[in-house]
Amino acid sequence: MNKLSESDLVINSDGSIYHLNLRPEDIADTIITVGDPDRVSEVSKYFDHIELKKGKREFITHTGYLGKKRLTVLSTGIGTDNIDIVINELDALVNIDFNSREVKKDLTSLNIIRIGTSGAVQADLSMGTILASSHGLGLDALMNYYVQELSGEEHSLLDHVKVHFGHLKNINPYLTAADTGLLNSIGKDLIHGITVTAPGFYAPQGRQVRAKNAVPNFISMINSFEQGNHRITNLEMETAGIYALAKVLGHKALSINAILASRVNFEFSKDPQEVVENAIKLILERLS
Ligand code: R1P
Repeated sequence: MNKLSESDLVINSDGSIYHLNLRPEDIADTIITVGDPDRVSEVSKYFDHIELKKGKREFITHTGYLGKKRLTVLSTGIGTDNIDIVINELDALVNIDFNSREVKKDLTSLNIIRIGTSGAVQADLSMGTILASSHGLGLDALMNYYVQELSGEEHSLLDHVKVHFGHLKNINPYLTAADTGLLNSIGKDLIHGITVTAPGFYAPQGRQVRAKNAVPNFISMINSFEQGNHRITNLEMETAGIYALAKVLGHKALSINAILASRVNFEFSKDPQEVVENAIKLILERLS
């Protein structure tokens, strides 16, 4: 088996992985990811016991127990460039032997659940909706660098998206489905929809402030997409990267979106903290 070099897999002198600053024993098999480092303690405050708090840069981690269930909550910061680091380093923590630097024979599949915030692009989705992403549709460049195998359903949906988005130049969309088991358990009875992951917050999500947008009709382009019973429901900045890279590495992922804004009704939540709190409580209830 191939030994990974010191530059391909950087392990700190204390035996922790380069950016996350975690050792293999520091994480549970179920990982909750949040964007905002301050949201980590908003999740772990519900744990019955916190066994570990570590961090480096924007990657803050708490591991502990909710009843008998061991959980890790970890902040990713914003964007799929960070998701590249987080998913690869979580995978290394469970699937690479840090002593031999070789891939383990028996691989572990993590459950990765994002609890994030998001903007709705359909008029019937009100502030405070908690939505589970049936698919992540990436408009960022992350998956240009990995080999991804698509299911028949993913292939067909992506083909329809490409036809619909035809005039978007220099963008190579990618699409991955949520893990079906997680979608039908943790995501049961929530609204499901395709989540678009953007490589920015302003023009890449159709916001017009001062700089001129190259894609002026971005929101109507995405919310008019329809294929069977699939529609694009919301916009954020991590889901597609999490879904695609988790699947490439054999992990299961689900993204839960607390809807804070409506991009079609031009509203923003009056109490974003309460909306996020509701999403956290709901998901922890379903995990315990
Ligand atoms: C942008 O404000 C950030 O908020 C959303 C986006 O995906 C992006 O990370 O999610 P989080 O609240 O989880 O960070």
